[in-house]
Amino acid sequence: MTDKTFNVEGMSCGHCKAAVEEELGKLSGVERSNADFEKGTVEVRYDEKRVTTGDIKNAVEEAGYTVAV
Ligand SMILES: [Cu+2]
Repeated sequence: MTDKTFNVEGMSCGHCKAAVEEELGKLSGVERSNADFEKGTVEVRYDEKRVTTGDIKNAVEEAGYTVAV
């Protein structure tokens, strides 16, 4: 398992947090995620054999936010 923190732009409340976490939860290789809208980050624990950082970025974008590199 890999733990990585991504910077997410555009989150402003608990709804945003939930939306990001829900979308990441749809990826079968993601064990858990914890978004923090105040810091603008999401910590993701995932299986790097099944999920790429690109998949994670796509999921965050699917939720309506942007991953800042
Ligand atoms: Cu919000």
